Amino acid sequence: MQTRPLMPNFGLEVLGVDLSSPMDDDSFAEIRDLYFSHSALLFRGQDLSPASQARLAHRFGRPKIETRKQFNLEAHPEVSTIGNVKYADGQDAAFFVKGGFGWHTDGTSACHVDAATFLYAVEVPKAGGDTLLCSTATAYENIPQILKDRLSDLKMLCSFHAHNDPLFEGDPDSHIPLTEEERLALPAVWHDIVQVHPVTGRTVLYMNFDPIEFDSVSLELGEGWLQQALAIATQEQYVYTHQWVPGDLLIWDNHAALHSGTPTACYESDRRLMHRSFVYTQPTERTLENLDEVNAIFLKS
Ligand SMILES: O=C(O)CCC(=O)C(=O)O
Ligand SMILES: [Fe+2]
Repeated sequence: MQTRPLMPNFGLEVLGVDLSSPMDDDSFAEIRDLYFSHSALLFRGQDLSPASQARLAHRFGRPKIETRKQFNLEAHPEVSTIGNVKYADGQDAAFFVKGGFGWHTDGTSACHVDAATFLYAVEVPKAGGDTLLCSTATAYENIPQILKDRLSDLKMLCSFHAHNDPLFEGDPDSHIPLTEEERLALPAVWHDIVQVHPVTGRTVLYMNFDPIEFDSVSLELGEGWLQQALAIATQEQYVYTHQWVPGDLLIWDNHAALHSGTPTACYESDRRLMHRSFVYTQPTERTLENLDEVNAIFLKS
């Protein structure tokens, strides 16, 4: 397989692979190994139907059915839409966060930390709409010893509701309304910040920037430490900026990479549509057994 690095320390473009047709086991094993060893893979020029994307997602692991279920594609709910496109009647056809996403890790409000995000570009604006990535293993290597010591025993509590509920008032378009059953399916969860990646064995910083609590220090102190680590992780020379072209598929390992959207204002009058999947790649003792149950809740219309 021909490849080209995206960055010296992480990320790889894989060339000459057509993901629209089924892949033999050896080829997939090679891709899976590259995904773990490089934390992010880029495939350009793909003609990926939702069916092909869903099939690929199932090869990587167990897809999660997104909570924003009105944006899950009906025939392939493993694929959901994000962007600013609307239906003819003016209803949103994709999940859109005005202003854009800042640096974050997908899925920290679930127990499963090993998860791949797939983003496939269907329509891209003429300018802007880039996605940024950086390595959380490099971040750990680069932070000073004192910060390593401070973070090494720290746990953060993450909650989907703590993030989503305030949006009801502050940013209703991004708020995801949930039934009581759906709320209960998403309990808050504790995460270690310094973790060993189960596949690569590398030490990584598993971070998100809207925790509700730390186990041993105040929220203010813990958030300050995370921000110090983030500033080091996202120094310009460590950030990969992906400028999308329709047909690009980017897959990153949320245990090994942080990512960010970029401001949406610059493409307000233009269109952006991405097909997204989110896939658990490794078994997790803590909750994997109830994933089917949780998925079934969000499959209901
Ligand atoms: O739209 C982007 O560039 C980033 C979106 C994102 O954070 C995600 O799909 O998880
Ligand atoms: Fe994200």
